[in-house]
Amino acid sequence: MNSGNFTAQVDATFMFILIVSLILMAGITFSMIYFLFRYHHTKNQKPKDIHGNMWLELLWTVIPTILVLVMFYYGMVGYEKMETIPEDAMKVESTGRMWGWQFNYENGIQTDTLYVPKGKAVHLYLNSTDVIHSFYIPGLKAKKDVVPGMTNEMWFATDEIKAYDVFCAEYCGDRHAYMLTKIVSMPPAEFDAWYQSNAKTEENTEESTAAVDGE
Ligand SMILES: [Cu+2]
Repeated sequence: MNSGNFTAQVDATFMFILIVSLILMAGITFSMIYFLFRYHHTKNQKPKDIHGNMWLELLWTVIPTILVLVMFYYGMVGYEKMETIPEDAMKVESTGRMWGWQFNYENGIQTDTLYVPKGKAVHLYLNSTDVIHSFYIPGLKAKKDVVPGMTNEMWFATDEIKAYDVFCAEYCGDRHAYMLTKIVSMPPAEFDAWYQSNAKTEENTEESTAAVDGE
């Protein structure tokens, strides 16, 4: 259970909820239309007065309860996995501010793009210097709010050599939509070389400064 790729689990939960909803929607819509014609006043007869139906009442209590519990179970298992951060994860401090991100590695490297070794668990400590932001990685199905005055934590691990988009998912002002960065997932050896040779400051400080000044 060391994969930080939550995609399969989140997608399965989503599909389950979607399929249940579609079946219910089709059932309810069909019944409504059927009743509309079947019990139209022109063909009718005096309505019967019914006082409860044990069977029916049990059915429409028990089935939805089971469905909701299954949804809850899927959600709980997925949440548990997202909240259980591996001990050996690489720690990175991530700061959100209007309107950019900054990453501080343990050896002093500072960047505005998050470089990570492929497959390695990455543990983010999320801080904000101003308002509430949200660190969202759609490609990894991971998201966490970034709140001033507190440190939230999240983790993920990439499963491919590629760049993953990162969005701010909490409206935070004029340039919220441009508060973008990337997670660059590199071959571990390449990452190690980069990590060793770049200790201290980085080429990206100009953009970080622009973000501080609010452009
Ligand atoms: Cu933001």
